[in-house]
Amino acid sequence: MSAEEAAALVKNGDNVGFSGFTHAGSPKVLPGAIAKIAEAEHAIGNPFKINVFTGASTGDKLDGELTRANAIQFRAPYQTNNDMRKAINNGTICFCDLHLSTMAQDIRYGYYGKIDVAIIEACDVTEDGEIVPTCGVGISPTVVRLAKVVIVELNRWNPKEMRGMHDIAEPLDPPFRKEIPIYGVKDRVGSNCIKIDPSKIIVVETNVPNEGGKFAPVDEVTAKIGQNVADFFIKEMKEGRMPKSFLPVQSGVGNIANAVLAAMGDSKDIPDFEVYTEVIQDAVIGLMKSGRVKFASGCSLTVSNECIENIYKDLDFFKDKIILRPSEYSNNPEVVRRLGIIAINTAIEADIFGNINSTHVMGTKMMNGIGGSGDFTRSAYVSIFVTPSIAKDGKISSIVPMVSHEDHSEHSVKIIITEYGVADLRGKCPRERAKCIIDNCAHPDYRPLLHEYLNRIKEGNTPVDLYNTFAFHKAFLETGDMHNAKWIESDKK
Ligand code: 0RQ
Repeated sequence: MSAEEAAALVKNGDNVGFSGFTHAGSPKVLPGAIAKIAEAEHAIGNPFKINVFTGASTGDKLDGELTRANAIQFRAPYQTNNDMRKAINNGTICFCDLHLSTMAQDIRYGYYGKIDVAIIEACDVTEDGEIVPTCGVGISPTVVRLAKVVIVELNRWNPKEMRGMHDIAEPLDPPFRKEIPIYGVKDRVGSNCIKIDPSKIIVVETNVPNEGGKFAPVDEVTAKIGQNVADFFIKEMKEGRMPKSFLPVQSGVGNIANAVLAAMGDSKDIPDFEVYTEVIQDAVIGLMKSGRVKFASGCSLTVSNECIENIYKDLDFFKDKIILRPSEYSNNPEVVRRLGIIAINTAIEADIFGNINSTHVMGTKMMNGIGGSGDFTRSAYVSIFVTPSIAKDGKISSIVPMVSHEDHSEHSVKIIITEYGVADLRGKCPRERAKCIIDNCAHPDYRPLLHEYLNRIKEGNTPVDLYNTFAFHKAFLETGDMHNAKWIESDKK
C-alpha cells in the first residue's frame, strides 16, 4: 500500500503502538501521513487524535509531526521532542511518564485498552509473517501481536542483513511468568525476528535515512565528570568492592552519558568491559572498534547517522558483538540485579540526602521522562547519578535542599558525581550524606548556603526544614537566581 492508504486505516481515538526506541527504529513515513489526515479532519471541524505508545522517545518524524498536527491525545512512556514537550507542559497532550521496562506489560495487562494498530519499521518482512526490526526494538513484539492491523514500514535504507542482531522474546504474564534466563550479557533467549499471522500485515515500502543527530563535543565540565566516574571505579576495584574483571555497564542518554563512557574507555586502569544497557550510543561503538567494549546488549542503536552507516558497512564485525532486545528485556530489573549492572544516569537535580529529580524542571515542567533510569537504578550493583553542579550559568544549583520532584529516592541512589567530585552515600545516615554531598559535589558558591540550611535543624533523623525546603527554587522563580535564597523563620519559639 501507499503510506496514505495505510494511514487511512488509523481512526480517531485509536490506540497506536509504534516500533522504535529513541529515533532508532521508529517509523518515519506513516506518522506524517497520519498527521496530514488529522489536519484535514480538523480543517472541516472533525476531531482526530490518537493515543501513542512506543518503547521510549521517537524521532521528530513521529512525535514532532503528530504533535504539530495536534493529533495526539495521550502519550507514553517517554519523549524528547521540543514541540511535544511544549504540548505536554501546556496541557494539550496527556503524558504518562513510565519506567520503560513496564510499558509492554502494562499494555498486556490491559491498563490502556486494546491496541488497534501497530506501525513498525523493519529491514525485512517475509511472506510467512517474519518481521525483522531495524535499529530499535522497544515494545514491538507486544504491540504487533496484540494489534488488529500491523503496518510494516519496510525501510530499504537499513540492510536486511541486520537479521541476527535482534533477540526477540515476550514473557508470559503472572501467574505464569518464569525467570528470564539471561545469565551473561551475551545470552540470547528468543528468536531473530518477530513472527505473526501474515494476514494482518500491510507493507509500505520506504527508503528514509535515520534521524540520528550529533553529540556535542566533550567540554571541560563533562570531561571532568567522566574522569571522576573513571577514578571512582578504579578506587572501587583497588578497595575490593568491584570485581577485577569489572561488571556490565548501563549508561543513560545524552552528552554527559556519552562523555562518561568515553572517559571510561580512555582509562588504562579500567579493564575491557561489557555493556548491558538500553541505548547504545556512539561512544560504545567507538570503544568496540578499539576493543575496549567487548559486547553490548541494548534495546537500540541510538547513534549518529555517520556511526550507523559505518556499522552497516561493517556488519560482519558488529553482528556478533551487539544484541538488540525488547525494552522489557534490556531494562528488566530481574536481569539488572542478577548481572550486577553498574548504572550511570543523569540527574536534573539532586538533594542533599540523595533523592534525585530526573524529569521535572522546577518541579513542574516535564523535560523528557524517567526513561529507563529507574529500571536500572533500583536494582543496580552500584547506582550512580551524574550532573554538572550548576545549570543556566550558575543561576541554578543542581544540588538543592530538597528535590522539587522525586524520581529516584535516597534508598536507591548510592553515588552522586559532579565535576567537583564524588559523594559516596553508602553506609551513611542522612546528616552524613548531606555533608558529603555538599562538600564533594555542590558548586563552591552554593556550599555555604547549603550548610546554613542543614544547620538550621538540630533534631530528627533527616534534617528537613519544612519552612525552607524550597527556598532555592523560590529564589530562582522570584529573582532568577538561586544565590538569593532567604530563610523564613518559624513563628514557634
Ligand atoms: O538545558 O537544553 O536548554 O541547554 O537541562 O541538560 O546538562 O545538557 O544534560 O542532555 O544529559 O540531559 C536529565 C534531562 C539531562 C537527561 C537529562 C537543563 C540544562 C539543559 C539538559 P538546555 P544537560 P543531558 C536513558 C535513561 C532522564 C531519563 C534517563 C534525561 C538541559 O539525561 O532526560 O536518564 N534523563 N533515562 O541547562 C533547570 C536544573 C537543570 C536544568 C539541567 N537543575 N534546572 N534546568 N538543566 N539541570 C533514556 C532512555 O531511557 C531512552
